[in-house]
Amino acid sequence: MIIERAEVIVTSPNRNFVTLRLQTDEGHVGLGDATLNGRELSVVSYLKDHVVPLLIGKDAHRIEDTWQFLYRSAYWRRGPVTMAAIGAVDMALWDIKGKAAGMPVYQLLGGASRTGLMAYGHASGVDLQALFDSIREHRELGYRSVRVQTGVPGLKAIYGIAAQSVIDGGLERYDHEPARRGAYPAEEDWDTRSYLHHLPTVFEAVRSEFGPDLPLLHDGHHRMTPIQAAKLGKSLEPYDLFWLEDCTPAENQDALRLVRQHTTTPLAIGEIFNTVWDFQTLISEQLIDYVRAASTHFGGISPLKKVMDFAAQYQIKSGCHGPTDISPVGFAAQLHVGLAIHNFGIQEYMQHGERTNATFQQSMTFENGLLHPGDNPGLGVDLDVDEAGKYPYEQAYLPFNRLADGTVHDW
Ligand code: CS2
Ligand code: MG
Repeated sequence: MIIERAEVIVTSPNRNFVTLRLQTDEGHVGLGDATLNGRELSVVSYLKDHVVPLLIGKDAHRIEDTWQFLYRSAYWRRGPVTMAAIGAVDMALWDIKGKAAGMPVYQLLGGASRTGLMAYGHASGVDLQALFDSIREHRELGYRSVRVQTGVPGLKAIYGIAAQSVIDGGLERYDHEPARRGAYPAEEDWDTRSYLHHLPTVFEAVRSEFGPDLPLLHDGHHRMTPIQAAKLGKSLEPYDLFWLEDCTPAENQDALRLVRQHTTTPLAIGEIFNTVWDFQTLISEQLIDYVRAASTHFGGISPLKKVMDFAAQYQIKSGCHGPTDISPVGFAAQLHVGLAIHNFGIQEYMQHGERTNATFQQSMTFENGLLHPGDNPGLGVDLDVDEAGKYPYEQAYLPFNRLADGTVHDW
């Protein structure tokens, strides 16, 4: 089965998505997600200028060989642009293999290890009242676990918090679709001391309102030093978090040793990692509890399955990155992996907007708090090319942070 056509499709139904569409001589079509939020067009160029010409005429069945060829032949390894491009090829080839076999991808990965994947949603609010409303709203949507983010007194705008404005009759949910867009990154503010004082009071209030059983998560978004992260983990212990995410910028994997020595709050890391090497120390020394890799930025389904199998040897579980900037194709890819592996932990699930769902038709379901990729052959996602063509690329930047004295900080 030969790859005959390869197209890169950019569409912005509610936010920008980059999709690789491969077609074989036997008529099978495979889709891969290559979306890199805020830097989308660099992956488009990588694919169009350097990868697509290499794919035509290749055997579509040779997924591992194609991955190794693209990774090693470039010489320049790793990085989000390279790995998103390779990831899209890998996903598209798994999609094609599934269609050729007449099976959903999870069957090719070993079959289902569970009936569905527990999902967490993003509950947030500038204050406790808004946060409680958001938690209730998520529970009504069927979520059985929620991420909790709030405003910090004295800070005007923090990433990860829904604004108070009302849109379409409901609270505006941060970074849900339509995504906030601008020709320059929005400036937000930050103060770690205020945050460290405030956050435990928020979790205390949430526990007393919603009880001990609801799994609660929190994202530190790389903002703390190791000792600050250790302090936060310790101060949140009474509230029994499911996880504390990205407590430090984990490029320095060794820093997590210090955090780990001080707290039993479970740690999740890795949404911005691109290869297993970024996790090597974290996994082999059991410095984290959940691997946050996403199919899209981690080189596709093949390496995602491998890193989860590596993590399984250390009783570390999956917690794949699932915000709306992972397209329905990338999201489906990680659902298939999550259903098949033994060490599934939890799946982040921010819901896409209506236009995105009309552009990408999905077999995925979300029932009783559990996600399932569906049983259509392949990944279970179809791209309506005519619909996609209605929404051209729009320049969009993620925000950034400054401290009170003007210093740029992690956001
Ligand atoms: C966040 C994301 O989902 C998460 O945990 O950290 O919203 C992240 O900031 C975006 O995906 C960046 O593109
Ligand atoms: Mg995160």
